[in-house]
Amino acid sequence: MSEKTFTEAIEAIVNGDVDKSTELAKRGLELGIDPLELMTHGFIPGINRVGDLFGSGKLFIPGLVKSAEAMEKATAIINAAIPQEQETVSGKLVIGTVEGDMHDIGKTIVISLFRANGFDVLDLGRDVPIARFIEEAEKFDADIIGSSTLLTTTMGVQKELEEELKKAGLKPRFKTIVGGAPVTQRWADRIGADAFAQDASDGVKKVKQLLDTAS
Ligand code: B1M
Repeated sequence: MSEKTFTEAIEAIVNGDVDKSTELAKRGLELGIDPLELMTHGFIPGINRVGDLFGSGKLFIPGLVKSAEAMEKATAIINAAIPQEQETVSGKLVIGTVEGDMHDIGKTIVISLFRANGFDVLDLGRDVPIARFIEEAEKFDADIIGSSTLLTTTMGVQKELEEELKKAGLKPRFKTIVGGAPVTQRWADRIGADAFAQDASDGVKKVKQLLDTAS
């Protein structure tokens, strides 16, 4: 039953079918499929396929936008179903997509899972200037600043954020974690970020490690 839902979810995203993706997100949850499984095996492979089609010139902007809309609707429904941890807050993070980048689906999933694991997260949204990351982290008294980017052209902003933090003498105070499709551990090491996460579950693991080493 799950397999059928995953296949249909992939198709709905590839076809940019907003009604179908909304219905499938709801149906998948009603069937008792774990929200993260539903994302990982259904909707995410769907949007990745859309990325491949777009990247190889087989899909154009209107199709990309429609598929993104179908993905956003499904993500909102699934994120809302991730059980939120009521326990003591285990750490505070500010997270945003860097300036110049409008992609926020992955960041939103990551934030939902962080919150589900008891972290207090301030979502800065997308297209976030470096100064705002820093200001909000100070105001929120964050332990960690997380940045997401999907464009190779905006990866450099993560590097600039590291540089600004060092310049302001804030690097020991705030740990950093970076993520996003083109981001790698190698990139994180190169720019001096404290952690890199491949996906939301890896993010939770890495943040726990960062907080353990900080205490
Ligand atoms: Co755009 N786009 N897009 N797009 N888009 C990509 C990224 C692209 C790879 C497609 C392609 O060409 N194959 C390409 C970038 C190429 C490059 O940089 N080399 C691209 C392009 C070119 C563009 C535009 C420039 C197109 C244009 O207008 N000509 C434009 C840029 C706009 C801008 O940002 N300034 C654009 C626009 C859009 C939409 C708005 C239509 C839409 C985004 C809607 C939205 O986000 N609300 C969109 C989409 C949907 C995509 C693809 C198809 C899918 C992205 C996505 O949501 N993935 C994407 C192709 C792809 O990545 N395969 C593509 C699903 C999501 C769950 O994964 O975000 O990777 P991801 O998040 C993962 C991990 O990376 C990690 O965990 C998440 C969960 O597993 N993670 C973190 C992410 N952030 C993290 C932070 C952490 C930790 C882990 O800690 C802080």
